[in-house]
Amino acid sequence: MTPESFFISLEGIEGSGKTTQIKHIEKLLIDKGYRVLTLREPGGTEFGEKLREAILKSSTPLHPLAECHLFLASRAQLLKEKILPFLLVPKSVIILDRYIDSTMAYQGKARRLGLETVLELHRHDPLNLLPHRTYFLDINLETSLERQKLRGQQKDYFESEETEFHLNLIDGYREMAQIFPERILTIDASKTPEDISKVIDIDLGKILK
Ligand code: T5A
Repeated sequence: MTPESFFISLEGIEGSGKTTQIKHIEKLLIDKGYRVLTLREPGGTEFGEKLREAILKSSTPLHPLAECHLFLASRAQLLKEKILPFLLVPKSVIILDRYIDSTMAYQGKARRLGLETVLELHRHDPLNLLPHRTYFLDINLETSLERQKLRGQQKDYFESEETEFHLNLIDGYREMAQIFPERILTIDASKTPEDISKVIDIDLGKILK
């Protein structure tokens, strides 16, 4: 990674507005002359997209450890094929729709593997690369469900989980924000997309001088 390259991730529960804000950040950075690559997890590589399909379309409940390792396999491949080579060029920015904090919240907290167990799995190369900045778009469960309903799509593997699972996800993300206060910026994502973008713009303005 060169000193002038940058790695951003967006996190939050379903419908928190990650995709909406990513489009905004992408445009902002391209206008500022950065080379930008936006990726999603799981996925982003041919192998990762197959894993995405295998997890999110799974008709049987996976063992939490199996689930966790599938996400990590997708991540390791994405780092090797896309993220690490891209960041070698100066003035490059990777924007990632979900990364380590999703695994911490979903598998570590909500699936009860434990935050320490999942963190330990990320101590090894190449998974030990953390983003420079993570925007955690914080909404409550009611807002998430309202937005999912408005969108009207069929519920996927995780969206069909019980209420307790989703409440644990929110707790998991909030715990992560406390563990990594320098990296994770929590944003009240119940606000309008424009208000959220303003918070991100101010923060990016400070970081990318
Ligand atoms: N997963 C992933 C794990 O369990 N472990 C892992 O390690 C990883 C990496 C991936 C699934 O995999 C799990 C988590 C996920 O369940 P996904 O489809 O990639 O699934 O992710 P989702 O979060 O499900 O994607 P969504 O599209 O639901 O959420 P977004 O991207 O946060 O939301 P967005 O921007 O599409 O917005 C949703 C709707 O809300 C509106 C939008 O117009 C849209 O209709 N909206 C707003 N409305 C009002 N106010 C705002 N501020 C709004 N922002 C957006």
